[in-house]
Amino acid sequence: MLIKQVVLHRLQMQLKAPFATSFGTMKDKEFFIIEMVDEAGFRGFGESVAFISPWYTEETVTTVEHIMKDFLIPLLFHAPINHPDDVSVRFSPIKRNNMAKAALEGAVWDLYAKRKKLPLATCLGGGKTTIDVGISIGIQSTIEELLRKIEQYALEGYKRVKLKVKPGYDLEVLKEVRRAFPNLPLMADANSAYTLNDIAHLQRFDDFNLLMIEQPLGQDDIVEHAKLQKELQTPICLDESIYSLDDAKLAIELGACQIINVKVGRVGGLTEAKKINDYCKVHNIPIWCGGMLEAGIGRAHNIAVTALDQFILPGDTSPSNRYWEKDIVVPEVKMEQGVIQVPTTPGIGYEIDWATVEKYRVERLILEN
Ligand code: OSB
Ligand code: MG
Repeated sequence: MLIKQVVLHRLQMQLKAPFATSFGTMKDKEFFIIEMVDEAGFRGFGESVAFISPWYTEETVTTVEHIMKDFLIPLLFHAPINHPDDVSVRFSPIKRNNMAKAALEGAVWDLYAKRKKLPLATCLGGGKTTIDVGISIGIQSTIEELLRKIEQYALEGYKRVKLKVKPGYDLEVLKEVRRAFPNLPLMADANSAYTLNDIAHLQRFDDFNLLMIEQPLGQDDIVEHAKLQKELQTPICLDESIYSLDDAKLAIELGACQIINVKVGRVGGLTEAKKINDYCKVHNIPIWCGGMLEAGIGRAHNIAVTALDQFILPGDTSPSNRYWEKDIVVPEVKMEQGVIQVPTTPGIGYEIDWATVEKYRVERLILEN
C-alpha cells in the first residue's frame, strides 16, 4: 500500500475527573489522532499518547507533531509499504521518539487490517474474544474518598485495582484498603517515587499481598530494580524502564522484574509490543497493557494488543466512560462484568464520531504525498 495522505487532528479533551500521580495532576489530555489514507481510499486511524509536558517520558504533544511531520511522515510517503512490520524498520534511522512512531504505525496497522477485512487483533495474532479490565486510581485527597471509589469500581466489575502511591501516601493507605477489601486483587504504582535508600520501607509493602509493585525506582533504571527485587517478595513490574524488546531482555536477564507493563506508545508500536509478547511467553514473564488516559482510538489499539496470549494479567484499558463524558468513537468502549469484547469487525473495530472530533479539535494539518 502507498500512503497518499495523512491528516493530523490535534484534540483537547477534559478528563471527567483529575488524575493525580507522584508527579502531579492531569486535568485534560491533548493528543493527535492520525487519519491515514492509502491509494485505494482505505482509511486507518492512530492516536498519539504523549502528554503536554515531558513528565512521564521525554516526548510531548509538540515533539510528536514535529517528529511526525518533519521526519516520519516523509519516510512513510517515500515508498509503498508491504506490511506494517516494515514501518519500524523504515523509521529506524530516527532515534527513539517512540510515541510519535507508534501513533503512525498504529494507523498503518488499522489501514492494513481494513484492507484485509480482518479485525486488528486477528492481524496481530491475538486470539482472545474478551479482555480482562483493571483500573488505575490516582492519588486521592482522603483515604475515605479512596475507599468509596474502590467500592464503586469493585461493584462495576473491575478485575484488579491499581493504586498510585508515593512517599507519605503508601503504607497507611495500603493498610486501610487491605482492611476494607481483604481479597481484592490489588497492586501499587510508584512512578519512580522511591530510591534504593528506601529498601526497608519498600519491604513493608510485602505485608499487603500485592500482585506487584510497578516502577518503584528510577525511570530509566534496570540495575537497581534487580537489586531491589532480590530484597522484596512482591513482584516488581517495570513500566517507564522498558522502551523496547532489548530493554525487556535486559530486565528479565538481570532479574529486575517478574512482570512487564507494555504500553504500545512507549515501546514504539504494535510490532515491538508483539515481539515483547513473544519473548515474554518463552521466558514465562506475564505482561499486561498499560494506559496513557487514551481516547477511543488509542483504547481500541490497546484492546487489540491485549488479545495477544501473553497479556495474561488485567490491564489499565478501562471503558470510555471512566475517563470521558463523550468519547470520539462509536460505539464507545464498554465493559460488562469486568471484560471488554474484542471487536470482530475490520481494523480497530470502532467508527470515528466526527462531530465529537470536531468539537474537541484545536488544529488540523493535512499532509499530501
Ligand atoms: O504509570 O501507568 C502509569 C497514567 C498516566 C501516566 C502514567 C500512568 C498512568 C496510569 C493510568 O496509571 C493509566 C490509564 O488509566 O490509562
Ligand atoms: Mg505505571
